[in-house]
Amino acid sequence: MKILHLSDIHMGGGFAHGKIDPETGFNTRFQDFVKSLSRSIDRAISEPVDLVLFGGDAFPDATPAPYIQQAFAREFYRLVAANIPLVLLVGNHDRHAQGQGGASLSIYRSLGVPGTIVGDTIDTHTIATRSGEIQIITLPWIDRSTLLTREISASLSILEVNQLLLDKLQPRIEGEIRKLDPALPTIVLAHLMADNATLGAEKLLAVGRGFTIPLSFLTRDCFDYVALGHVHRHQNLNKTNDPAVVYPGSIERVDFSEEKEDKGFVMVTIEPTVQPAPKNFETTWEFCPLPVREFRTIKIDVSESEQPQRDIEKVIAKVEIADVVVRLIYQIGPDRVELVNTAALHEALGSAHHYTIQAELISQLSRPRLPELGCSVGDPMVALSTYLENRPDLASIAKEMIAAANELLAGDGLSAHLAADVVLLDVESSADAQLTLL
Ligand SMILES: [Mn+2]
Repeated sequence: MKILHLSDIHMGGGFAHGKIDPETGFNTRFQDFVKSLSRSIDRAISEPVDLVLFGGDAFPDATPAPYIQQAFAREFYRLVAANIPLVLLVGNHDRHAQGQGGASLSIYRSLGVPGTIVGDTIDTHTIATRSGEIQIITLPWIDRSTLLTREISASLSILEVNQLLLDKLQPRIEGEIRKLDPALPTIVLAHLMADNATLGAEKLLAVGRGFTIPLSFLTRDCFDYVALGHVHRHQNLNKTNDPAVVYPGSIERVDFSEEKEDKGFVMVTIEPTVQPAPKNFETTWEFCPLPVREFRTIKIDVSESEQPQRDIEKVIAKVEIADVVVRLIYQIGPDRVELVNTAALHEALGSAHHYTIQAELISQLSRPRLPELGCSVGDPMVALSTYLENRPDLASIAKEMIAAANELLAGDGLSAHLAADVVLLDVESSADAQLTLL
């Protein structure tokens, strides 16, 4: 039995990294996301697989624009036309108003789309595929509003809520496990944060952090594969691979935190074992990368450069930027900002698909660059005086600082008054963080 497992489509997201396509009037990132989904569906049909599992987060939110909903429906409808059953799991981005208003995917159940199951509750579905039956336990995104009443959750701390949710979830999962038929293969399809997952953009996307589920909830003997959604970086959480606990990751880069990640879907094969064997089924899986749009960060420190413009342009010239989403970050001191010709940088980046230019101002004073202060200075009082000589702006409080430092070094401890001053200085300038360490 072959299963295609994909997740975190986020169709309609990441528009900030695209532009309007003059021919279609759509944002190019919308088109990129549709292309990636379309390629995944192509593969499901050409294979053909017996089942497609979607791990949740269809759109950036539960109320996508109609043209975005349409594109999503059009792609998945190709599976319906090809008689390939489909499970659409509800992720945190698919739930409306914290679960009170249904989910964007529920419409597929209302329409009675053949062969399509919407996973918006904890439940076990036995699905008849061309290669036999399979059991899918759906575990949609869970938060306090799913399992707890408002009255209970309002009076508890976040940690207490997490524990209570786990206490409630465990028997629900055990209940589903008891219903399983061991003669059939079983997959858990869940949208969650497992407790040793490596984070990606979803950390930033999440509205209010959800709770994490211990891996031990998922690494159960009775599961032949655990199909996850939520984390955008592809990974298998279970080193023993028995069962594999897999995030396929997002199918397109949602933002720069995913710059270096491969994007794609997972192809799963479950076969009956030759008996007698310890397990009834054997699972193999493979990550299938998609040719998604590149993201590239070009970062250069020109704070010491005599010709910052030339150096920035040089580094841009070295990078392949055609059709790439680029962000240029250059670090520069306030004295040299005017040496950079931004218009020329815009021109140099013109062939990128989309680009941003970010100048990071570096205050020279925030760096320990006083030539008089080599590593050889052993006396902190000498260091402090040298520092103060280079900070005319601190002249009015220099005497007090030296007095305070003397007091500190003498081990007398700080008077409340002086402590307050030191804290104030710390807030005024990050450079003074070094001072407080003296
Ligand atoms: Mn999610």
